[in-house]
Amino acid sequence: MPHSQILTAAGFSKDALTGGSLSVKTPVDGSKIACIATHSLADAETQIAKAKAAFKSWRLVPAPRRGELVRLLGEELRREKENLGRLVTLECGKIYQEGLGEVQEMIDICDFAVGLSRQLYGLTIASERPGHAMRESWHPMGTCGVITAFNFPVAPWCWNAALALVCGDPVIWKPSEKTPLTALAVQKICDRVTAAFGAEAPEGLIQTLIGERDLGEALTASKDVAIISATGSVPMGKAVAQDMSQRLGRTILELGGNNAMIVAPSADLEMALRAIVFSAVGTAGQRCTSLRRLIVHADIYDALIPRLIKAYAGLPIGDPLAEGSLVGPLIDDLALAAMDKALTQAQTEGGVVHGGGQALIDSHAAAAYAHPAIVEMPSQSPIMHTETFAPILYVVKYDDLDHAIEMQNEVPQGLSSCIFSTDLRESEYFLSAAGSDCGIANVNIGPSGAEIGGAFGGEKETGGGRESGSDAWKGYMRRQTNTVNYSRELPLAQGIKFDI
Ligand code: UN1
Repeated sequence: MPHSQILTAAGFSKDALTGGSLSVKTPVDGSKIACIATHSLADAETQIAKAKAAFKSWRLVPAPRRGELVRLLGEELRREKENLGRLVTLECGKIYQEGLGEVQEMIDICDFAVGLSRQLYGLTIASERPGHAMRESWHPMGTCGVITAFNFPVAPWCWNAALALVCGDPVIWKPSEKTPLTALAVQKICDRVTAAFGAEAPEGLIQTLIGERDLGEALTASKDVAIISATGSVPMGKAVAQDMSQRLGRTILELGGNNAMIVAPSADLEMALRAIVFSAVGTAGQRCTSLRRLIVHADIYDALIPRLIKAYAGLPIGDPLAEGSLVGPLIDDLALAAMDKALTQAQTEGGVVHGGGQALIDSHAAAAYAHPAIVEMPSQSPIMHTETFAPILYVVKYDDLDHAIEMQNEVPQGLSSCIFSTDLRESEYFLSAAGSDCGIANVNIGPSGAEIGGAFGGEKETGGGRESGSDAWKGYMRRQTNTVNYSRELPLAQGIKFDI
């Protein structure tokens, strides 16, 4: 399908795609697909004020009704799945199957949030005083600013927005300036949904800010934005955390990953091979959950690594819109240059590189396609402590599981991890307090492709935030402890007595 048709199907008129100052290129072939208008700082202030006003009424709409809005959003996303999935592919370069997968994650979290809207439970707690009842109530928190990255241009917005909306919070989205079109397309869908929902959905409930970093800074600076949920690089997250700490605002941070797989001697190598290839080269290594480090037991190293190198040599690299491609392009030339630089450093640290370099795809010469690389490393050297957003897989050997876990945990990031083992003792040990220090730890599954039902996020430089499933909704509400005295006495806690 030609690019113009993808844009039209996603709801863009020609006029909407021209005349602005933000130029949008598709990584598919490097061509310019739009030049769109951006928001100003004054627009950001207006949106924040509108959201503040929207909060006043939205917080009073019963949560199951708020869930109905999210149900309608999920229905509309189902209808738009192909159009939006194709646009995701066009704008960020992931293969079409993954573009669809991202929209599916949006649909899944909407379903989750609809159920959740009837389950925003608090506890009841035994009071130490006679005639008293104690309980927790969960209340809407305020406007939630959502900052997202180019590599997952739509799903992380929805993990946050679907929960925030049922929790009673308006949402302002600041997408990556590399992927504004998908955000605009989703905003259009939301506008349709809020219009269909009717007057109970106030103006300013769901908004989007298109532009550069200063717009994100306007969100972090404003005391009228109660929560900032940010997905992206560690430096971005640190800047957000610093701004938010000035006003003690709440953050949910989901930052870098440097995810490892330990392949133990008892591993099913067929399964491990599949998992390694998909999690290391999927999304061209540009997921925060991509596999970056492979820690392989010395006894099976020679049975696994040559097969992996062979599988890499035959990878279908190509146009992500074309059927059969598994590896699409990197987002831009800078990403390709960063990949080259990391490979050069790996070599100076003793690494042996297989693959790597630009892949030239017919008629797509202006785009940044890369051959995924495997690098055999003598030990876990400094380059392996860094996250390069590209398909580079470093491989090291281990002899002893404790040493493998030590290597796995040695890096500054703590998002996702996994072990391939059929030995119950080993796998349970990996999941124990002495095992992986990551927010996600899997057995016999790669580190990427997390389901929305679990809490998503990780520790250390990953930022500590949790989004999506489990009880991540609590991050979008304020907890209130209520003690009610239904007696005719006024006993004080801790047995304190006084006379007046
Ligand atoms: C990201 O790369 O920012 O686990 C998120 C996964 C996806 C999310 C990735 N569900 O691969």
